Amino acid sequence: MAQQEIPKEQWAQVVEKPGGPVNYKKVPVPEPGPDEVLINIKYSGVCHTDLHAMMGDWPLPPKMPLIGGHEGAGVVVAKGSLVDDINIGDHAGVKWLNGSCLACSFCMQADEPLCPHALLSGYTVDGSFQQYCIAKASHVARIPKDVSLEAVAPVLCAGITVYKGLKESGARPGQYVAVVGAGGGLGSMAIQYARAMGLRVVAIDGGEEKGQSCKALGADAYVDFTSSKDLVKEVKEATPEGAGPHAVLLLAVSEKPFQQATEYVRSRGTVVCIGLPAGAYLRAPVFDTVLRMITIKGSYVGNRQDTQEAIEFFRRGLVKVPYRVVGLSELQKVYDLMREGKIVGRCVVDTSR
Ligand code: 8ID
Ligand code: ZN
Ligand code: ZN
Repeated sequence: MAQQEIPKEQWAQVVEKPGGPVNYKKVPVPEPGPDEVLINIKYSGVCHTDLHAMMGDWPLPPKMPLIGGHEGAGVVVAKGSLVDDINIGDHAGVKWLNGSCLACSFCMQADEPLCPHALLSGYTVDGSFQQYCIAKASHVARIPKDVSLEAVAPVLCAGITVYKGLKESGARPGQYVAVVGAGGGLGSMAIQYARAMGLRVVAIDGGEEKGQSCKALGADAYVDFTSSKDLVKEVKEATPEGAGPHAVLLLAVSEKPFQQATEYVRSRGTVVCIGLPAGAYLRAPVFDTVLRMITIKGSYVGNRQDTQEAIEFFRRGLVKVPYRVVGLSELQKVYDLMREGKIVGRCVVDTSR
């Protein structure tokens, strides 16, 4: 296929200093290196991580100025001389892991997220809140042509991350998993993946609208943290014998549920930490953790195989993402709503407006 015309300039949302705001402006279109592809991003999901990056919430400082975004779905428009397994015209996704060295002991064992040389989209390198974005060819998600680019975008971080987290939880078909932050971007996807994997779901979040959404996505029970008088009791009562869920997926952007989860997880159960609230610490009673044999672990995005599996669940129609499309120019408004916890599911930005 002939190389399509690539402009010299493009629209992007740029964070100029920690704390923001984002600045919608024209920037040069980057050129791919020998092992990279240039993707014409059509849609990008907005992850809470993008807001953490702009606010400088974490101990790892992001690049500045920064173009955020790591749920970018689009079309390959140029590629470097070493790239031969993906072609111009193919659909591809820019995910959090933009690239990794492929040679360290972590990469060799398909633990690429743990690579000490990993490049992070929208954090250590510019991401998908621009019309043309670069990524290492080895890491871009391969997106089949029969899936909608706007609908698949949130799978590229939220989907992969919760799918991997559910695998890490060790929960088996028929067992119960509590999803904390179930009405948000990762949470909405977690309910769907859990159901598709044969798990029962106790959803935890705040407010009626999120409750309705969680139920519609297939949660067996909903516990509202803003109104519940005894959250621990309610979560346990939603599971057989009141013994508690076999696993807990912590996706909330607040510290309290990270302290609470070991109180309601079932004995021999697993608490999986995924959400990254600023400055937060885990706290669990040693006595209970020992006598009830509780596992507490972290889970961080997924590898290339997890990526393709998560996309395949989506392609088969097993997971549906509740999402709303807005223009890239409106990104700051999305952040403002996100900070207030007012987004049900995901917002996806359309880079053409
Ligand atoms: O690889 C990873 N570990 C990874 C990957 C992607 C994202 C981690 N994350 C992190 C993000 O950086 C963020 O910290 O996961 C977290 C959730 O991302 P998100 O789903 O994109 O955020 P959201 O859409 O704002 O949803 C958060 C939900 O948490 C609820 C909110 O109401 C919202 O629906 N929530 C809060 I804040 N406090 C809660 C509480 N106490 C709560 N739900 C239940 N109990
Ligand atoms: Zn993300
Ligand atoms: Zn590596």
